[in-house]
Amino acid sequence: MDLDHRTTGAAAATAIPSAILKPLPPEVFVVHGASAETRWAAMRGQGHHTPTDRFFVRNHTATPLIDAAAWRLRLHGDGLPAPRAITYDELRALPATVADIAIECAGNGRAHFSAQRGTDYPGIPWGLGAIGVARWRGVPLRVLLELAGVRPAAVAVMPRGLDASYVEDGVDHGRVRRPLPIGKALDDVLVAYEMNGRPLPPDHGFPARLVVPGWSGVASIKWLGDIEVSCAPLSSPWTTEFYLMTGPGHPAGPDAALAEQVVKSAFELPWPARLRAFAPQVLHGRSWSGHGRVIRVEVSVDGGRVWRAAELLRPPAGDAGRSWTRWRLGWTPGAPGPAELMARATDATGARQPLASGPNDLGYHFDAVVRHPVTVVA
Ligand SMILES: Nc1nc2c(c(=O)[nH]1)N[C@H]1C(S)=C(S)[C@@H](COP(=O)(O)O)O[C@H]1N2
Ligand SMILES: [Mo]
Repeated sequence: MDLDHRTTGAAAATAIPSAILKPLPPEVFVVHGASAETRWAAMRGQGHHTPTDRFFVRNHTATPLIDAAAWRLRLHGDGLPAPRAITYDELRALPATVADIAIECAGNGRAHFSAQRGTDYPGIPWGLGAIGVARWRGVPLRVLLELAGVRPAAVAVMPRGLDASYVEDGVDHGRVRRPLPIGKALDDVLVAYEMNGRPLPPDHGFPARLVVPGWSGVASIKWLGDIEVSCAPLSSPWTTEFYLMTGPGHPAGPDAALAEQVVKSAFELPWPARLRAFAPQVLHGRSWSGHGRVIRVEVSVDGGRVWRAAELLRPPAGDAGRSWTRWRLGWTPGAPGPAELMARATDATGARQPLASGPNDLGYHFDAVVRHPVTVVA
C-alpha cells in the first residue's frame, strides 16, 4: 500500500476547493479533503522548524478570513467576575513568550494503523505527516485568565473557533471547541499570534490560535473567538463523540477524551524510497512524543533483528522538549532489491514505540514502529 502518496479512499483524495488558502504543491502535501498533510520527504534539508508553507493543515470546514481590526477575544463565564474583550493590539501588547511547540493531529498515522491491523478506520487516512513544529509567539493563556480575574473556583475553560459550524451526517455540532481543565490552561498553553516569526497565516488561525503543548492537535483551537471559563466541568462533541478512545479496553468516561500525544518516528524519505546499492547514505529522521522529550532513537535496517542507536541532533537553544528530536544514522544499502527501514523512539517518561499499537475504534494514537519501504537499485 502506498501510504504517503495515497490516492485511494474516495473522499480522502479529493481537494475541497478553497478550504485551504495556501498553495499545496503536490511534492510537499498530500491533500485529504479540507485538510493536507506534509510529505516527510519534503522535510529533508529543513531546519528544526517546519516552514510555514510546509506545515500540515487540519480544517473541519474551511479557513475563514478574519478582520483583525474588528476581531475580539471574548472571555466569559461564571469562572470570571465579569466578561472581558481583548483586541488584537491589546493581545500583542501583553507579555509574550516564544516557544518551539509541535502540533499533531490525534489521528496522525491512521493509515499505518489501518494497514498494520488490516482494518479500515474511519477518519482522515493520515500517513505520518499530520505534525509540524513551529516557533510560536503569543501570550500565555494564564496571563489572559489572570488579567480577567479568573476565580479560584474555576475548573475548566472552553476555547471556541470562529470558523463555520461543523456539520456531519446532518448533525450540526456547532463551532469547533474543546474544553481544557484549568490546570492545563494555567500551565503552558499559549494564545499565539505569530508562527515562525510572522503573523499567523489564515490557514493556521489568524489572528490568534491556542497552542496546547503535548496535547492532541484539536485542543489547539484556531481562529480563536471566545473562551468560556467555568466553575463546573465542560464537555463538547470534541471530547464526547470524537477525539476519544473507545472500544475494548477503553472504558467510557471523562478520561476517554484524548489529551497527551504518543511517541512516533518518521524518516525524511519518499515513500517508497529509492536508494543506490552499496552507496553510503545518511538516513535522517525525526521523533516526538507528547509526554516529553525523545531521549533515544534506534534504527533497524534488517526487519528488527539489530537496532543501532541514531545520533540525536542538539535541539535549538530554548527548546523545552515540546517539539521533536532530529536524528541521523549512516547506512550503506546492500545488493539491489527491497529493504525496510524501522525507527523506534523512547521518550523521557520511558515510553517506547511498540511494534504494534493497541486498537481503538477511531484509529487514534498510533505509536507503532513503521516499516518504511525502500527499493535498493543498482
Ligand atoms: N477552529 C478550529 N480549530 C482547529 C481545527 C478546526 O477545524 N477549527 N482543527 C483542529 C485540529 S483537529 C488540528 S489537528 C489542528 C491543526 O492545526 P493546523 O491546521 O494549524 O496544522 O487545529 C485544530 N484547531
Ligand atoms: Mo486533529
